[in-house]
Amino acid sequence: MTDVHPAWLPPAALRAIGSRRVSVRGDGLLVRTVIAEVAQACGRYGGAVVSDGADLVLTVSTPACGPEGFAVSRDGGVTTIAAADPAGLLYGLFHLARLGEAAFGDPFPPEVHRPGYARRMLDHWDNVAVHPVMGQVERGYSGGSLFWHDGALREDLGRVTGYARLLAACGINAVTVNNVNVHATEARLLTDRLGDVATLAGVFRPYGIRVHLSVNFAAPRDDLGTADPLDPRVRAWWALATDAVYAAIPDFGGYVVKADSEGQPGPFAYGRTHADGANVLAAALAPHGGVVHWRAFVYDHRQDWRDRRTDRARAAHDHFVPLDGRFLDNVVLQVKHGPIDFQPREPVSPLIAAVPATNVAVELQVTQEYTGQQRHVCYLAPMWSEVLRCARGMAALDGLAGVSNAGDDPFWTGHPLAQANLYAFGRLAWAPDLDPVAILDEWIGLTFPGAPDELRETLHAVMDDSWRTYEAYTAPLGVGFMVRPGHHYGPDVDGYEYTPWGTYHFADRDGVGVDRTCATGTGFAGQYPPALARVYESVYDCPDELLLFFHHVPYGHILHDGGTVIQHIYDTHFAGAGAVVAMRDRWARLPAASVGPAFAARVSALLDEQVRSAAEWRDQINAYFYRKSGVRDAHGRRIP
Ligand code: GCW
Repeated sequence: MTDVHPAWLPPAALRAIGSRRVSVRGDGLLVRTVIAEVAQACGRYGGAVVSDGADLVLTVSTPACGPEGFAVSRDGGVTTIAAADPAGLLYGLFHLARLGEAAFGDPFPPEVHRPGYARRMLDHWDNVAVHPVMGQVERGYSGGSLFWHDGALREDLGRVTGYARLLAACGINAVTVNNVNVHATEARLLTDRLGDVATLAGVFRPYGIRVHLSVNFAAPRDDLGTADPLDPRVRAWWALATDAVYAAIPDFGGYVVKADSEGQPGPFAYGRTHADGANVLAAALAPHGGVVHWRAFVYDHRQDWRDRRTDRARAAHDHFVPLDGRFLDNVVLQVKHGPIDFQPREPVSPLIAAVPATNVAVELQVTQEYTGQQRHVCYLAPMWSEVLRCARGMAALDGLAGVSNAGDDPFWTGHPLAQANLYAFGRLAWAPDLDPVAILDEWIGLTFPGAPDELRETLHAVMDDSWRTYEAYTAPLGVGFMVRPGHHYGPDVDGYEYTPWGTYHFADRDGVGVDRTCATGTGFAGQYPPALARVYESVYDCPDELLLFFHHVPYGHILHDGGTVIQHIYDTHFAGAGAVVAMRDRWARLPAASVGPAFAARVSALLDEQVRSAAEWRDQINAYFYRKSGVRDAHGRRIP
């Protein structure tokens, strides 16, 4: 693995631990992982694993911290991690890595850390067999899959071990190993290829990570000719298949299901509800303690663009609210954070607030499908943090799921700086209230231990506001999907406008935006709790950044800052593309040696592409809206 970048666990990230006399107390697999980590660090930095006279003690002894929790303290020259269970010890170890020497200075009283969510899951959209259109990894921008290669499990799983270690170090404890679009080869992971899943589970287990599987709802059909969830034979089929899974993988996490969505089979084919569908799988998993993550991403992807009443944004709420209270306890409804599809700016999904009797996990997209495809710098934690604040204000969440952005690329994530998104996802899943800016600095500190100020400041400056910069040159005022159909990279304002996908902006010569009000539009605004619904319903109160998501307004509509919609479009596109040039210039001033030549060169090349692409976005969007509206830029800048 020497050619693989160490991401946020370079050896020096464990220097402070490795230079201590360390005692580790407890039993079990995860304790052995901690001992191995400590021993390796001590071997490198001069410390020792000892039974007496330790100045660092890691001990499984304090049930009060709760599952996976730990307390850290320092007293009498000894730093102590006291955990409730071995997993807590592992998280405590990596907490010490974040603290570095600060954990070994002045004494401090016990500080307890507990995970914000019990299940902190990464979903891989990895295919086993290369898909003719989507490739090895659907929406993957980091090379091939870490698990699968050309139809089979990889023989060398060394990188999976490295990945498991990185994930544990940021707080992840569940991984789904295959795409939610389950094609023929992948369907066999549940049956005759189960051994591959068991092998992966064995690699993830020492790092406290449980393996989950995406399954095809129609799986029983080959044997039974039906997948009707109310047919007792189907129920028995799932029970038997699931028993076999647990015989092979006793700590198996559960299933993830995309049903009746974008061509995947589901209960609708049998006139059954999604509660019927989810419950048949849940019943099979319940005796073993497993869960079903049932995705709420259900909508009509074959709608008629002429039909102005059908609104894709409404779909999840329309489908699932009537089912509230009808799911078994071990069903978790996995809801995309916004009502459409991972756009750079969407309101939070109203479904989250509307199913109080259902377990809900929010799904985020770490892989940058609509946010620059890991060719653009786009640090997403500020967006996720906003989303989580709003979602948590609406309901108690049961978990967080993220679509992974990692692959077999030497930097793990294609764009080296996209590592920060993977790290930040884990950290927010562990501690949703963390400040995204602090997470960025944490990532910088771990990834570049002892870095000079210039490097820290450059990384911070390039990444901190990069999501808002991306939004500025791509998606004005909450409009989405002005991307090239299919691959979704680069601008194409009308690319989706006359398609069946339900993603429209309705720009004409007078104005732009989707009327989703109750008064005159699709009524989507009315899906929110009353206080929020009132804000979104009103063209005056609606926040500017979501104006065109909720309203169709004239180009001359005045925003809260006093400017017009059309001038805002021009201004943000000039400013956004300009900010990318400034990012590139700032990066160019950094001596390559400070991050290593390969890292520096990869980032530089990608920043060149981002400058090119942002200019293309600026010019296409500005030209499009100038031609539609006929309104000139107030500052007379060049619009082609
Ligand atoms: O954003 C869309 C993607 C599809 C994906 C789908 C989903 C896995 O374009 O590639 O399919 O969402 O979330 O199911």
